[in-house]
Amino acid sequence: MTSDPLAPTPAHRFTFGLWTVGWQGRDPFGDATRPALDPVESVHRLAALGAYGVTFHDDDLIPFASGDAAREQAVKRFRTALDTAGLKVPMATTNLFTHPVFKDGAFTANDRGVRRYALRKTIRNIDLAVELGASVYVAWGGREGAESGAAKDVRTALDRLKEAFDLLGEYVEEQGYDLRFAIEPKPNEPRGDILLPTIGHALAFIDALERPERVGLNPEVGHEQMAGLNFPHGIAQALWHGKLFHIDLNGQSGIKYDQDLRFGAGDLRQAFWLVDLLESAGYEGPRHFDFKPPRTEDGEGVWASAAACMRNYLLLAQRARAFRSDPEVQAALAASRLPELALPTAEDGLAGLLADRSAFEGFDVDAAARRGMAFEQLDQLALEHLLGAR
Ligand code: 3MF
Ligand code: MG
Ligand code: MG
Repeated sequence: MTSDPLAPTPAHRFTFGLWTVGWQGRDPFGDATRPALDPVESVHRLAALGAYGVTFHDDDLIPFASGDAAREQAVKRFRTALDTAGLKVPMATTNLFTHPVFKDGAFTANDRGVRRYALRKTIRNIDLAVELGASVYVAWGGREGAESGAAKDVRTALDRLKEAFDLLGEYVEEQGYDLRFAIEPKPNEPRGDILLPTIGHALAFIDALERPERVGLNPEVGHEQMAGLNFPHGIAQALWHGKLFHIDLNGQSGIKYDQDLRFGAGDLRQAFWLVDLLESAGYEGPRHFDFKPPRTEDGEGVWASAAACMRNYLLLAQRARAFRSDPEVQAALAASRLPELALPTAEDGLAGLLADRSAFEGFDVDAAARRGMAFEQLDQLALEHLLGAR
């Protein structure tokens, strides 16, 4: 046991997708800059760095179109590596975006045959996910969308998307699996516009499903920030709805292509508020990194980048704890009247509110309007904690 508070251990529940450290650096403009990584090596390297688990798309583990023997062999090697390294598989997902068959989507492809194939591919990997101990199944619909207006009838496509989640829920229930689904919203890339582009769209969609209790969210830092949205605010609302089933942590600098930087890079202040929120709200799920070590990095750079994701999370958690326990911060929170926000607005009920002359006729609007909120002082304290100045 190490006593270094910044050393990751399995108790921190850090997990990585096989496709993150395994990314070879192929992008729309350039070829791979790194050789393929054996999932078995990833398992051992991540365990050595202090991770808790790994996650995978079916095709990360079993190359697309493998025969049964190759499939069995790949799963066996992976399982042996997991057992030896002591890593868990808390989540798995389906690749419904790489193969050209999914060029117009999977669950919402205009071609019915593609939709049925996508469902079968997903169901097949759900069985494997459960076999390996996963309790969350992520669904990122990267190809569900369009580049042009008439190409997709969005209302009908949403019918098909609902049909897919209802069928998958039925399957999981029928099998008696203890598995929940987590939808991962993204506004665009690879499609020009993707269905369920933000946390808010996905929350509303879940309500329309047959089994809404079985479906939640897997929001990704960069995805919301690509749409210019405040990620901690989105996470707070997901928590408020009881829908934060899983999370994809990474870094993004503003509204541009999906950068997938290591966690802590990009918008550092949002990363600070995010960690503050996750740690104080009692989020118990994995801290899952979905990042891409830049294609400038060699093999060692990949592991340096992975280690930095966890270290940055722990550093931010330490900074957030220092912020919350600072007596000056507590005084500043009171000066900004945060405790007052926690009071119900009308615990006296509608009748009490209507009868209360001090609420309207006697209310000193001018005095209330003059009162400063002292948010600048509060935010400066946060910045100083973040910068290590306090
Ligand atoms: C793309 C993503 C995806 C999803 C993954 C499901 C390839 O921007 O974020 O990563 O996270 O498919 O977990
Ligand atoms: Mg992403
Ligand atoms: Mg993701």
